[in-house]
Amino acid sequence: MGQSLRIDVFTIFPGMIEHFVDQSLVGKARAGGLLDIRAHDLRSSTTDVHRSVDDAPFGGGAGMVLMPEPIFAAVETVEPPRPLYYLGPAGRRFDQTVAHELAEHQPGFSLLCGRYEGVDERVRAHLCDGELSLGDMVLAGGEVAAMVVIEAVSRLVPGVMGNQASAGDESFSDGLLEYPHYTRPGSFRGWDVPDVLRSGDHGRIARWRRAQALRRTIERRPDLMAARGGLAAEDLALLGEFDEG
Ligand code: JCQ
Repeated sequence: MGQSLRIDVFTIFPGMIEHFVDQSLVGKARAGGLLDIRAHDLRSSTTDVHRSVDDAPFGGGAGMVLMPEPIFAAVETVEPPRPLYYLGPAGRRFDQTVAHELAEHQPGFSLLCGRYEGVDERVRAHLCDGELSLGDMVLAGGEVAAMVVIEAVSRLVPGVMGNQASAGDESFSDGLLEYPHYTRPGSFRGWDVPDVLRSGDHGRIARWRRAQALRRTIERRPDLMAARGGLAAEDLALLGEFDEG
């Protein structure tokens, strides 16, 4: 049995995070004590009657900015596990390598979700330890990004989701995309399952799958193929064995 992992999320919509956790396998893992996920409402530490968390930007311009006081107050009250990451497009790109890194933090890590135009710069500069990005898109807030991080990291915790994650991350275990999967029926609308998969020759099936993974990665993700150093001699031999597909 491995260690549990704690993830604290600071947001003006804690219900979004709670609902997601409750509806997913992450919730089962939480109930089983493997994960300790806590959503904190940034409004809980507001002091004014309107429970304000945002204000207009100094210097003018459109939109609102999350104020520093409620965010500092919430984080300092909770004293969550660090590092605390802000979610936004200016951050380090979140990928499977980062997911593995986060899963190793003990006792865990924390996430801050921005909304509107973002957070006051003093939050990023003096409260957060780093910034994570899902990629070059603009979301309405950091909550969906937080869910992506929670799900990708949670399934790497031993015991979560059947504990198969440690065996490899499917698509990324060898820097390759996954081979194609088939189930019954053997023929569907005239499209047949490849004969090799029904041959019972497990050695040949394993080689076919690897050849498919290689071919797919070359065709669809040449960047991944380059990152793993291209094709080895044994890869080329394998592709030759299944020339027609
Ligand atoms: C996360 N890629 C994009 C919403 C402002 C200025 O920072 C803001 C961030 C968000 C939410 O996060 C993203 C995102 N990864 O948009 C508003």
